[in-house]
Amino acid sequence: MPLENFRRKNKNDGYRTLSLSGHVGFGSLPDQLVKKSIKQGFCFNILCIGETGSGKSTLINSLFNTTFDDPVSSHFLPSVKLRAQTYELQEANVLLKLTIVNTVGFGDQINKQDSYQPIVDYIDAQFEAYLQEELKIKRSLFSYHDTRIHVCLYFISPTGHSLKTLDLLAMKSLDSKVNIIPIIGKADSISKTELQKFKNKIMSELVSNGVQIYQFPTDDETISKINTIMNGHLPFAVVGSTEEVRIGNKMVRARQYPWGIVQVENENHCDFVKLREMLICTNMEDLREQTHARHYELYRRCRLEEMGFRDVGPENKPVSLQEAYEAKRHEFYLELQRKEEEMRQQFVQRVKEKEAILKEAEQKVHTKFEERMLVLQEVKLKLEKKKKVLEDEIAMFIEKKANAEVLQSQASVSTPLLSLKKDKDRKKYNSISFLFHVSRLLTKSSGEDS
Ligand SMILES: Nc1nc2c(ncn2[C@@H]2O[C@H](COP(=O)(O)OP(=O)(O)OP(=O)(O)O)[C@@H](O)[C@H]2O)c(=O)[nH]1
Ligand SMILES: [Mg+2]
Repeated sequence: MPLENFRRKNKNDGYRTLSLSGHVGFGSLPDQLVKKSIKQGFCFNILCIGETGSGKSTLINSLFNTTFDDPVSSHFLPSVKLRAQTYELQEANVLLKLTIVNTVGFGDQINKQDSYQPIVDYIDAQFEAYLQEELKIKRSLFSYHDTRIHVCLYFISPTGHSLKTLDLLAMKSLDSKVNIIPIIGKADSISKTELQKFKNKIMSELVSNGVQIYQFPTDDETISKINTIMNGHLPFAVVGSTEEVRIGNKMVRARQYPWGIVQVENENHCDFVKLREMLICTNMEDLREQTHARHYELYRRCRLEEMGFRDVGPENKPVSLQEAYEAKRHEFYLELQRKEEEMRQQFVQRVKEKEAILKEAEQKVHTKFEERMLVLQEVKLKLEKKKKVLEDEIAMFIEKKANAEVLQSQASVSTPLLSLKKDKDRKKYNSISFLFHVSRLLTKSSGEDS
């Protein structure tokens, strides 16, 4: 901020402005900051969202003029995954810890929500990790590897038509969590006149759907002009390449076709240079700052409110952290008691239900037992009757036998006719003794059943 602005801003703070009569030294404060920052190093995290094969890896390689090892993805993944890779890069004496997060399988699912929800969750998880570090008693934010996403390069397919539903849904669900820079990938496949119309269409669709994309800041006089112009060029139409082609006596990154050469860094061919300037040279710090001051702040506020922390109470009185904690603890305690009572009631209800079921089962068994007993008694009675009949028959037979023996002894001469009769009587005796045996067996079995 220029000195005049700084003075104007602090004019009404009730302080007097004094002039110094000689060198003091605090003028070197910015230098101290620079030194410290250089020593500490910088960290920058880029998220690339784009359909499989939309040119993400090629563009990132072109942007940082190197080759990152990024395997190609398949179109057949059941869900979107995020692949984060961290690299250390050095330019002059500045160390940059760069994390590139690539979406894998984006746009390959039938359900659109399945495509962007893992991305939303990933961004939130990085915020949550930072928040947890901040809330620790022993914090080590200085050495903490900040994985919060500073910028999202959203690759739009060069269809020349309009945005896809998935693009709108994804950007809409991410715009409050991350700085989105929309870019048209593989822009060499779209003609110059079509490109401008396509850009206008995309921007009007984003506006009409209320999608907030990142705007290059215009409040700093030194960069406001260039940033305003660049805001007008969004979305950047980019071309990436891993090949180098000789143009004149220079080797340049380019894509070679039978009809000509597309130079990645030629501003007449695409917006690659604009993107690199804006993303890396001019606004990298603003992107980092916006991530912390806007997106993370929003996440932190919502999470702390969710946990029950408030700055002010119901009567607009300030609430201390201790009070907020106690209030939440009490709330949890009441909730716990309520849940306990609910569970107890449920348990009693379940026991009652089980008891009723058991009683019913017992009643059924009892009824069945009684029915069986009745049947058995009937069978027993029948058998006893049969036994009686058989016993009578036996008695009759014994009587007849005795008579026959008397008659036999009286007969003095035995005739063949008599021996024949004797045989018949023996057979009758055998069958009756068999019946007697059966009757005894039946009597015995009815006794065991009862
Ligand atoms: N025409 C054209 N082709 C490009 C461009 N950038 C990359 N490609 C080609 O597109 C194909 C896929 O490029 P990648 O960079 O691997 O795409 P990706 O999005 O990283 O792919 P995944 O990580 O597998 O999803 C390669 O054959 C590239 O050469 C471009 O700007 N224009
Ligand atoms: Mg890739």
